[in-house]
Amino acid sequence: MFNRRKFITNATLGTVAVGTGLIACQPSEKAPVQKKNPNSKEGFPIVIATWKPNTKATEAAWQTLENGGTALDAVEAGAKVPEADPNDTSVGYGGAPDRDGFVTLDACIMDKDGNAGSVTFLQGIKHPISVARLVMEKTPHVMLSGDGALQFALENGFQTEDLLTENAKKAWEKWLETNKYEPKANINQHDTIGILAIDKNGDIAGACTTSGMAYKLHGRIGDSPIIGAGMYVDNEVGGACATGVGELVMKTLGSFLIVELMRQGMTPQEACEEATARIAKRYGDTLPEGTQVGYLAINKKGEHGAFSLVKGFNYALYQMGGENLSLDADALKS
Ligand code: SD4
Repeated sequence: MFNRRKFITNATLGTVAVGTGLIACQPSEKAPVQKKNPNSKEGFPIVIATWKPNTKATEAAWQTLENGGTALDAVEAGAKVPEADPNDTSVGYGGAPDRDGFVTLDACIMDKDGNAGSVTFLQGIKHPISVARLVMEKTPHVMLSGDGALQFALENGFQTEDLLTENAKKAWEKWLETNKYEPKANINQHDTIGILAIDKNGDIAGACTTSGMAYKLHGRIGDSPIIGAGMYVDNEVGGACATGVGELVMKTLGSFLIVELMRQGMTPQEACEEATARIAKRYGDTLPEGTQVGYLAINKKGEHGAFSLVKGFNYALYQMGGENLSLDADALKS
């Protein structure tokens, strides 16, 4: 269980930071010391992605930026890496199936102009993030789902393929032996990618793509394709993305919340902590041990934040003047 005192303290600190942002115009007030992530520095280009194995994704995104691509190109290129990786059991090809053995994919993308595209419950297409981008760029809509999303993908030149690998099938068959419907997104089932980038022009984009919770109910959609839940970008302020138990992120609209908190004056770190504290405050007492949600955020200056409900969340960071790093995030509960 979560320590209520600790998360109330965190939440209060957040509120103070917002408040001081508002009263900063009073000349007698000292400038507030805002809490920063110890690994955070200013500057862009920057690419940040959930989970350490996604250093391969930040590498691809960085190369895209170096070759003159935009932040949007970079997050798409980054997201495609785990989508194609059979060893990533949370995304695309090789992703764990649902309870009935179907690999169903969710993804979303957002650009500097506030345009957004999303696909949910898409089957048989290896790169849902690219379909989401086409939804954004070629249709007047934001979200396509299921058969409609598949039809749209096929009409736009995508090919279907079997995304259930032998390994994923074997693991599912083993799970069926006990057939317990117990979705967890902490110990071994992560690597869903949320990725944010700022390009050399200072423009921000974000993407998020997943096969969702392993052995979920057929038809279940998580936070990852929901604009404002799994990912959100506002080019005036910053961006945020999420991983972990999507239901908690959806119920608190975590990524949108983080961007709005940054708009009110919080650092990315403070905003991630406040969004995490909100989940713990509302649902903490009811959550099974090990329930995980992890957040990443960047602001317009290229500072970043990272925080999670329980220890174990990590991320990949590639920033101007530095190398491709994998880093551990702090958590509410160790
Ligand atoms: C979901 N948030 O579908 C995703 C799962 C996840 O790492 O992030 N796994 O709820």
